[in-house]
Amino acid sequence: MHTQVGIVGAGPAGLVLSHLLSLQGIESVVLEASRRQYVEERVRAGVLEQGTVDLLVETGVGERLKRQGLLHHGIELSFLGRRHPIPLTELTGGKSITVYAQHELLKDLIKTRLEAGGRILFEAEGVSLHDLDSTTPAIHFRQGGELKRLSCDFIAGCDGSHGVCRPSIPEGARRVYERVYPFGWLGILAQAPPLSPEIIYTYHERGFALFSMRSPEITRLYLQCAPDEDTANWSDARIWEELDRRLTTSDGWTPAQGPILQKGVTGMHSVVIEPMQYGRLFLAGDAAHIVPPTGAKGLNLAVADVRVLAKALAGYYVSGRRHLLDEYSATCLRRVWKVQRFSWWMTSMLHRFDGDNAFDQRRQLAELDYVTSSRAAATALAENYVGLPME
Ligand code: FAS
Ligand code: PHB
Repeated sequence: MHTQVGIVGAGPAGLVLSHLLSLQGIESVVLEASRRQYVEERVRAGVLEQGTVDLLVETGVGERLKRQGLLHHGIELSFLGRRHPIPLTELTGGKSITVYAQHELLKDLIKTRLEAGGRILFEAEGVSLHDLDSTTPAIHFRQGGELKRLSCDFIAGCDGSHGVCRPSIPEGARRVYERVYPFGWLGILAQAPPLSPEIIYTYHERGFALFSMRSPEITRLYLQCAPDEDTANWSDARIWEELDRRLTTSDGWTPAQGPILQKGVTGMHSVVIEPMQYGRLFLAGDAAHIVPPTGAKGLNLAVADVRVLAKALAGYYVSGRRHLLDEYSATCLRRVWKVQRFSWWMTSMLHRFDGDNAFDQRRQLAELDYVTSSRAAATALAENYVGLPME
């Protein structure tokens, strides 16, 4: 088989890239290790930046998102028993965020691509990359027990943080920048109506907690836990008791409780791979970088990468120009590092660190007091949260 762009991974990065390339008449094949059902049911991110929503709507894959997504004009920071608004839309000249589950977006993208004749090969196993520094790179894989070879003009590594594309760049040709946080998030989906219109980030002496939502019937909640926490140690009752202790404010507000439909632990890392390209391989999304979810950036940064990559590939195929491809990594990394900074800042401000002392806790409270009482500081948070402009 041959295609212009071989894409490894059917997550947000791989599917948005395939969609954007198809709009430019550029052919791609997406290879995905998992079953379609698994991809479409895996519970993950939930917050879409203004720019991400605009892109999806403008390119014809945002109809259900506009209908079912929850438009938010603000978030709240909660500490010392009080909730403080951060009016995102007012502070950013009209921008907002939309809560829409990542797996719902993937359903929309897969449906759109297949209806447009796009090729997504699910359950593609044993993917390996070859001849990346030649003009005819190739992807080897097994499907249905048969060994296959896909020759490509270019390969997009969109296979996330545990994929094969990142390690396909020789160690001597890449640098890894990493920070591992000493905690994780225990996340749940609950059959309970969200009792606040906004997402609430809570700083608490027992640890961070986050109140979010998915629909008028489904609440999404997280609490800071040990990085290797075992969900078997967390009964529904224990989860609700801990969330209640951290989220309840002095005015008596606390989230509604209900049956827990899903629970899982996410580790917290900051990782950047430089450069994000090698020969004819281009990394995008979690394959190239990981951010702690405190800034709600992971999915959005994946989309930002593939906007740059799709434009660079279009430039090559339409006019033979390579300069946008040559500048791909540098262009993406400018945004990646600003998003890393913001995600690190939100994580550092809101979580309890074991090694911290009373001074550190007072410093965190002062940071929260400053951000919620200074328009300049709140504006800085807001412009990052809704998404920095694409360069
Ligand atoms: P993805 O990991 O989404 O997709 C990679 C795809 O490649 C997967 O479908 C995988 O099956 C496939 N793949 C992997 N190896 C392969 C191989 N060898 N061959 C073929 N296919 C292969 N971000 C937020 O903003 N907010 C959140 O709350 C949040 N929660 C998260 C919870 C979890 C458990 C995880 C793991 C991540 C979470 N994230 C969150 C981050 C997440 O949303 C990512 O940033 C986003 O999925 C990145 O998209 P991709 O880069 O497409 O990678
Ligand atoms: C979510 O709704 O899943 C969510 C919201 C905000 C975050 C991370 C996740 O920072």
